[in-house]
Amino acid sequence: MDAPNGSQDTEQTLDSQVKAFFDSAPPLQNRNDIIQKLNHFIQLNSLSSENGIGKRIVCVTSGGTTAPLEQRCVRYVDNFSSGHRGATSTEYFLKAGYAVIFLYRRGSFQPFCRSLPDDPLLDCFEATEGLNIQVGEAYSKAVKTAIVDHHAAVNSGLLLKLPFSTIFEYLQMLQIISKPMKDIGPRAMFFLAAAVSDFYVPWKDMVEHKIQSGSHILDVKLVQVPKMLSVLRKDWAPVAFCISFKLETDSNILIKKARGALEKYNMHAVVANELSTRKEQVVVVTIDDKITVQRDKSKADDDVENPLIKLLSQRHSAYIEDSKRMR
Ligand code: 9Z3
Repeated sequence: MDAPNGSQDTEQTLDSQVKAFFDSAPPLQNRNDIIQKLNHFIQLNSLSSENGIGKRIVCVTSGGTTAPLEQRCVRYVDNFSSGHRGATSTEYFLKAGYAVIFLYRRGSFQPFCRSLPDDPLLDCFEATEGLNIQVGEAYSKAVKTAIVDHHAAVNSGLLLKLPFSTIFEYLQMLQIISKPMKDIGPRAMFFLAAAVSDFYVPWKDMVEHKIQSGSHILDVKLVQVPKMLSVLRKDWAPVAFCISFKLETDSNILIKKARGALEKYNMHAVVANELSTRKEQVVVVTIDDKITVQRDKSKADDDVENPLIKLLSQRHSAYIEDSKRMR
């Protein structure tokens, strides 16, 4: 049956918006290098398995994208995201047996570094006599754990870290990642925790040089970023298990908005979180469920990502089993 005209129009509009976005985006400098690293990573984790079917692979997106205002960028629109959610979730995904592609905002939180201070190099290390450097007593355990766990994950080929800054880089990289992820079918998961810009200045409309001060009003037109979640689900990796996030500051509209996103983008689950309580509690919204997930407050170092990743990992396993039965 033909789709009603309205929905056909919307689809065409989205397709043309997506095309316009990618056509005008400045090409990634290290595109070939990223493709090579990704192919190697996915190949490695598809062979090395105990059960002969390869590891589950998750792409965790983390931190906020910037929307530049000038081509030779001096200023940009940014958002609050610290990358804590993505970095912490990466640790729990690794614990759950996943291989992780960590697509993160340059300079944001990193896996295994949560116990380190903001300026680890200056605060964790101290100069001893003769200008030798050693780890200070207070951070000794945290530094050793971070270094050992991080190197173990990277060196064993279970963690691939890919940095982005702008919305142009992020969406091009997400598209590149989806290609080999599509090939591994339901074993692939997308965990889209990055706070993605809603508005941007298209590259072709952007001034080249630094915007000059002097006028009272800065008149910049931002246009809506095409909704790539739909494209990811429909075209880029239609069989992958897809989790997106919904953030609101008003708890009264949070679940309704999450349910709306679930249906609109055909996600397998939407994790709803409120800005002020996001580290304590989230709600996992699926087509037939609404599960509140909380941090275990009796343990000082527990994270909400601990039960969250356990739940999503179980759901992903069930999804893989269902997919086998349907074949
Ligand atoms: C989230 O909701 C993340 O949980 C946070 C994590 C960004 C709140 P932090 O990085 O914070 O630990 O400081 N991410 C997605 C936010 C978002 O942009 N969602 C879009 C929306 O709400 C859908 S893709 O419309």
